[in-house]
Amino acid sequence: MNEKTEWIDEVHKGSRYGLKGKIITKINSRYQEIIILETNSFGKALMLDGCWMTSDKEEKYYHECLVHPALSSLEEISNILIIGGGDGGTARECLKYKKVLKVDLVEIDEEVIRVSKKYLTSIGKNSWNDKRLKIHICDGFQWIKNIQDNYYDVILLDISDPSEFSKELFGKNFYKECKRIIKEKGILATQSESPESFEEIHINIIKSLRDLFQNTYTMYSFVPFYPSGIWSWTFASKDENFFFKRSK
Ligand code: SPD
Repeated sequence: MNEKTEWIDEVHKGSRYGLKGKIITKINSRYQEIIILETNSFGKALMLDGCWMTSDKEEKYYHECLVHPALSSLEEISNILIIGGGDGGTARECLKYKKVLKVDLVEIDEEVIRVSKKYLTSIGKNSWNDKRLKIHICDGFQWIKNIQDNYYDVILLDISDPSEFSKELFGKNFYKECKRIIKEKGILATQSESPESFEEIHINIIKSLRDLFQNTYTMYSFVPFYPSGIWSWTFASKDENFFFKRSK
């Protein structure tokens, strides 16, 4: 194994967000550069195309905010769709609920799943072996286009920052398709970037969802190693406002 430690930075608008550690894997998949860095302070960290995605230390700050506001608001959940989420953290949080019967995890890059299963074991934990989890290596937009109307109870968009191959997943056409396949009482939850470091994208996500859905709600919290540290998650539903009503 490489014993050399080095600084790896996410460079964003003239600022650097760095961790020091040993690179334990660095590969170019069909879609992106994937790095796993082993650090003393954050455990193992995953970077995709120069952007920090998750780390052993901070993953809970992100995954819990994406999953629990939506899942704890619904009494019955037969099926969930996760777009992205190849590190397994979002699936792990969903599978904590006994009421969840099936989780379709649609990840475009199977290499992300492979390295996450191998190195980020404390993130995916046993969720990879849970029979309710179905993994599909597929483009998220294509997957959604092939799903019947009113099918999912919850859609969770656990996607990376907009890039050449993921930018469609931040557009109104994509959200329209999500709305079509969510049940009347279902919830769409998406990571909605940072109001500080990704202000324009953040506002566009919220505006697009507000135009399409009856109810939207944006929540802010902290993921300190993401650019600027402040992050957001937006929840949208078609009908009544189900958010944050605790289920029994
Ligand atoms: N800049 C970070 C954007 C985070 C998006 N998803 C993270 C994946 C964690 N499952």
